[in-house]
Amino acid sequence: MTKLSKKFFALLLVGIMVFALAGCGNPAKETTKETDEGKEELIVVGYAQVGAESDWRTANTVSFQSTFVEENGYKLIFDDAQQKQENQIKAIRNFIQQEVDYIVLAPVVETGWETVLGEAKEAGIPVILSDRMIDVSDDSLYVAWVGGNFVKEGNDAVEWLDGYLKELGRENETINIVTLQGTIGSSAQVGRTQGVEEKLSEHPNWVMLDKQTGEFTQSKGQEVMESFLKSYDDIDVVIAENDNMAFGAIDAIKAAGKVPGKDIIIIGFDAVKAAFEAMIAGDLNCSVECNPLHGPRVAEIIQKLEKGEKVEKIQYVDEGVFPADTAADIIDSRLY
Ligand code: GYE
Repeated sequence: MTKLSKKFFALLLVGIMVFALAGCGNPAKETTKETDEGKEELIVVGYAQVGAESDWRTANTVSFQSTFVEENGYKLIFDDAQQKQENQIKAIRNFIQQEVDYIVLAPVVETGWETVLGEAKEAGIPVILSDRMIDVSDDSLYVAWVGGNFVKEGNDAVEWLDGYLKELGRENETINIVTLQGTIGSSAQVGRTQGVEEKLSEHPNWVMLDKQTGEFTQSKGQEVMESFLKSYDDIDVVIAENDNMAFGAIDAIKAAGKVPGKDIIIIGFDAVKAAFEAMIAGDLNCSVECNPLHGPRVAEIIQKLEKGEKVEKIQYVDEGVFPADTAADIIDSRLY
């Protein structure tokens, strides 16, 4: 080899080594940073999702996956925690290791977030909460939260029931209620249970016979409703803290030889498309809306932060109440 080609060869080797080292350190991050000159870098977002327990959750996942795409300037790292907080904590630690630009967390439960969110803060990664809330004394652990007003949803459910019982002329009857609760300790459960209870005290003739968790799933909702039907033969109302558990309850009621929507009044939360179908079929009496389409809302928060603008810390989404008699007119306009 000539002196010159030796030098070239040595340089080439160094080049290859640098390239290889850079590549093995952090593959996910690297691909996003490998941008052509002049092309803007993608914003890397890690989303610690709760799971895939309900129609609401699926719609929420789709909302993020269709918003945080390359065409919009993002790379999304999505993690499904299968309704387990420990999986979400692991996911957040992975995001920190991968040096993502933002962490989005839909917390399974409210408590137990100080340590891991402290680590994210230490790493200088902003955390945006979406859907459910966390219970921490230091609110600098997250930059913003966007979601539904679960207490109001619970209030709305009771107000609807009050009006409906009056319509039926049953306002002075003893009304026996059971509740299928969501994941215990999740904001959606805590808020809806509280919202219902607050208003219940205004109705001394209403009796809450029992409440138990159905984990926000249709199968668990059905199982719990089956056991309620065995324990109590005079249930008038089921409050299901999401539509999917209401669907499970409908199956259990039918299997017990009763008519859902007539013998037993059923209220759900979320107002997913399948709830409108159940209302049109006469099985479900009302669904209180909870909007899952948070992808664009979180993207707006990130865009503001990118520009150094201030964001509103707590952002509630407007939500409605849909009784069965409105379902046929509204179903086609539903987005989830
Ligand atoms: O109501 C339920 C889902 O946190 C608002 O979680 C969300 C709830 C929603 O599993 O269907």
